[in-house]
Amino acid sequence: MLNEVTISRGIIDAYMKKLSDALELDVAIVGGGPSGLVAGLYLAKAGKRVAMFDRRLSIGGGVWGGGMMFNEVVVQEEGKAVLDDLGFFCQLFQPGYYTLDSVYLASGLVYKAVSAGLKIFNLVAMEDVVIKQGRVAGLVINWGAVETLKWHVDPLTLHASYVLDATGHPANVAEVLVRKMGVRLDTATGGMVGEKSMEAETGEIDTVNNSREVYPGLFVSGMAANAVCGGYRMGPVFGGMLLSGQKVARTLIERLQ
Ligand code: 48F
Repeated sequence: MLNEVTISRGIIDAYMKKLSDALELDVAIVGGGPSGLVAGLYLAKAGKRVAMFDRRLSIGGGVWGGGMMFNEVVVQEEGKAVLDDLGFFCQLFQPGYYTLDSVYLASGLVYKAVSAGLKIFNLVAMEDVVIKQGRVAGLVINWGAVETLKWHVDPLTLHASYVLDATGHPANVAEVLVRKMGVRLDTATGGMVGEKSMEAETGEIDTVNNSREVYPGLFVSGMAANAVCGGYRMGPVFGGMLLSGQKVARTLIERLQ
């Protein structure tokens, strides 16, 4: 006979263990879009203590919607190398252009990342960072719903050797850091340079070049990297996002050794 209380206890105990284990991390990733997921997947594969926080119910960020809700995405030759490495299938459209189902990519990235050991906390928002000795040293988190409703509920805090801002266009982590601490970022202006309009070729290259540490302890990836460092947007071509996550993970794995 199924016991309802045992079911509840199972959920509570398993969640509390997962959350407690995530309070001291090698890398805390904010944002579960393609760049954050790829970074989390490679970091977890390398055995790093890594967790991801996303304020939304579903993980995958902008992947699900493809282009204007046509649920297919395009990946160019360079990005296809990451798909091959991670075991995704795609179809050749024209030389140098491949397509894949965005639902397959989003759900596949989540599945592979969690299987590799990435702890994902959906419905949890980053509202602030922890600062220690002039570097970003962790996250201040709260329920996404609390943030949305603007309720007065104090948050919880976790420590991380590195934080990755993978929050997409708003670059939420870097924005909070600059707004509250008035720090200089390692960018052309010392501040948030801001995202430029669309130019797919340059945007894809920018995304990878801009994926780096912009303040001690704080890395940026994906569209957050372009928003912080001033790169072009590229729309529904996703190779740059995959390469961005891979680059950040490789750098962090070296740093953590
Ligand atoms: O925007 P998003 O998909 O991140 P990305 O890796 O990928 C960009 C592409 O999807 C697309 C594109 C294609 O080439 O340009 O736009 O840069 O996902 C960002 C995730 O961050 C979450 C948000 O819910 C989304 O799932 N997020 C944003 N702010 C916060 C947050 C926050 N403060 N706390 C937690 N999650």
